[in-house]
Amino acid sequence: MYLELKSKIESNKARIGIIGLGYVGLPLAVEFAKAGFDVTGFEIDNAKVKSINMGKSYISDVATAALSPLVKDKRLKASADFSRLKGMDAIITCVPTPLRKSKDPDVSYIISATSSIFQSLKKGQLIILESTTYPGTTRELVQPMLEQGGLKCGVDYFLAFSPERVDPGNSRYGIHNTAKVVGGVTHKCGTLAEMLYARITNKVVRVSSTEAAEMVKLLENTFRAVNIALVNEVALMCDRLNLDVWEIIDAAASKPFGYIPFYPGPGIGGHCIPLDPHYLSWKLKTLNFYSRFIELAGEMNSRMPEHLVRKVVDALNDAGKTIRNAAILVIGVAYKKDVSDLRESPALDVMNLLWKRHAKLAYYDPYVKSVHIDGASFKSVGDLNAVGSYDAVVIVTDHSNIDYGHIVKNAKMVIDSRNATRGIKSKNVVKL
Ligand code: SAJ
Repeated sequence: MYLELKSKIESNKARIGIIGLGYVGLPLAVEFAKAGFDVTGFEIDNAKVKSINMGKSYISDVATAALSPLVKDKRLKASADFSRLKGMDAIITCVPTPLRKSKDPDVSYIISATSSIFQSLKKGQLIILESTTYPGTTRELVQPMLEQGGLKCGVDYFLAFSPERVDPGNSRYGIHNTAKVVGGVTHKCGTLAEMLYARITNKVVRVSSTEAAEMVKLLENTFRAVNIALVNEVALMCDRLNLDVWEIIDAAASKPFGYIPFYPGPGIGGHCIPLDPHYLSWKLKTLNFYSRFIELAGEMNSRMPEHLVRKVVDALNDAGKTIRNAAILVIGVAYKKDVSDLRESPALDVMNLLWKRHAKLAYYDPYVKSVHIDGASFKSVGDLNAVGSYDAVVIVTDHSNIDYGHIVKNAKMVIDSRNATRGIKSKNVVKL
């Protein structure tokens, strides 16, 4: 079993199934297909299946030009028929792991993917979970589900965890040049997973267990959430000290060691940083350990939309205007620069708060066509020609392809939460 699968992997002959063709699964499928593997993507969304089989990408980090030749050469295909999993040698699960409203992990997508795998599980298959989740998920949740039929892990089938490290919108680091962490339930499981990823990335970091691999990812994202929260608190301090937090951070960043710059903002968005750390704090609560940093970071980061709106209210007030009926243009609503993703975007909170204060609201985002908040829907204005007609312009996400010089020159007032106007001299810019 083991030797047969090992040689299939070494010769790129292993048939690979990827469950979930989102911002993680699709780039992964393309990398394996580019390396010469026969790849089948499994999706519950028929529209995605159709789009892939037409060679059309719906993920901004995967160019259609990179996808279509692989589909044409039949190296990559998509299917909604999960019974075809039985024809795979390796199956990698890349499904969402959101939080419930109660901030408890929602592992329902992992459960449903694992149950599909179990129904088709065959001797000799390698199963890998990539979805970010709490330490213990692979061994405590996935393994028992796969062994209901009596197959034994490390003997009849192989099981590992390897966290995804996709950074949407990052054109410098992709799968091929980002080290991949891998941990197996048994040594053989880890070795097979390590060998598989070595075919598509330049560095594989083997750790001692699936729990270690699950924890590495949560450390990475908790590190970001806590450091962003710290710098958001520093922004509140500087606001009270009448200091320019951006000047302070840039000067601190001149230190060549012992410091990594993070930047304040309107809050944190995306499907990882606001959510993943709560998987860790939830797990530790079951062990009667309360992670104060994670909870505090979450609370601190979620205060930022209110802070930004208060800056808008104060800036209008200084100009003798009220927020009620003020014409306000929000610029940039995606959760971060140069992406089109709205998930957990703090811009939605900012728009909600302005809307509730009866502002006459509009937004501009070249990547996001429409936005829905409580009780209202908006379409992006087509351009920034009329930027001078608004009482205030609020920069929430600093996309690179926006002319901030034009905005500063023509807007009556700019509240800039991202230092997007850095270096542009003007009296009408208020910063976070
Ligand atoms: N943000 C700040 N200040 C900062 C950095 C980020 O306010 O200094 C905000 C961003 O605007 C965004 C949120 O925090 O709203 C998250 O930013 P992010 O760049 O961490 O966002 P993600 O979730 O797209 O990407 C991260 C990856 N980012 C980097 O490593 C730079 C990485 O942590 C993971 O590989 C990925 O999430 C994931 O999938 O977990």
